[in-house]
Amino acid sequence: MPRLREISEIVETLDLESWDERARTNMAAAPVDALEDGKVLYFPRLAFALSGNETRFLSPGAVNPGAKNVSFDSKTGAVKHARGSETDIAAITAMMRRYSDAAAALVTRLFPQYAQDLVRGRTSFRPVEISGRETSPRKDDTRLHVDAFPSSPVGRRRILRVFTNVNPGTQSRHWRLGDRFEKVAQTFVPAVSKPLPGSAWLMKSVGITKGERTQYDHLMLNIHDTMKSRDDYQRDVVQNEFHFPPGSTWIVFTDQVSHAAMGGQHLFEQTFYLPVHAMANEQKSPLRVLERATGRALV
Ligand SMILES: O=C(O)CCC(=O)C(=O)O
Ligand SMILES: [Fe+2]
Repeated sequence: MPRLREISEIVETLDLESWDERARTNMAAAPVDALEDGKVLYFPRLAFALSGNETRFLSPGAVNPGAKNVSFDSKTGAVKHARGSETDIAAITAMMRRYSDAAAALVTRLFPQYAQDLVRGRTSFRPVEISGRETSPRKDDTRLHVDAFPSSPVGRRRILRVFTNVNPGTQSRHWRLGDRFEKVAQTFVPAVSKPLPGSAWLMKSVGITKGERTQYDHLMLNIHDTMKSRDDYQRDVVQNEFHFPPGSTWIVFTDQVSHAAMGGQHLFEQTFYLPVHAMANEQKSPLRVLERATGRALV
């Protein structure tokens, strides 16, 4: 049996019922401190309402076969992997834009100090059941991992995500939450190697990556892959189960917090990018933790 952490170290609960009202909280610290410490900010009663007409999209049939989510880019309005008539796709797009705007309003209200530097990334809609889904080990999100994406290097930016369970029944989003990032760094940094000289420039010039893959990106990808590949670590590391019920929302720095999605169906997610300099304390960022662990600059 893996060891557990105190739930108060992992999750901070905030009582909020609407996307544009101030948080009522009895937290000792400001939400930004809990977030930067690597806690999940959890809003048990913050639901995202769908219209009667939109609930028909709560079906795997709303996604192209082979894809697991619909993806939306609020900057261009482009939607990917949505399936249906032109009218359906327009309605899916409108629903996702509404979620994206609600998530953006929420994070700016909770973390006003981030507002100026926060960049909105992709929105995703996930109407496919997680458990039993076939994937490669590297893409298997039922294994504990910190987020790092091969084709989208982040450099000096953090990955901040807002999630909402929109399951119309009673099914929770079932996650596991793993060890503190400092411990993750201690465990995996000695095992991962340096990239070949020139490989970051090469991958960028041949179009494998969208920007330059920094040493930090390289290290994070290695940690992501190695953590997922180790059965002993997955089984034995300190971890907690958490069930996010329908009608709840949570916010987390997924580049810092080890997480695994074990089951659930029907979720919205909005990604944001935040430069480390905009943090209340950038020393808590994975970038600075890894720089301390390796003793060198990584960007
Ligand atoms: O779909 C989920 O519940 C979470 C999957 C995951 O690992 C992520 O979005 O970073
Ligand atoms: Fe993830």
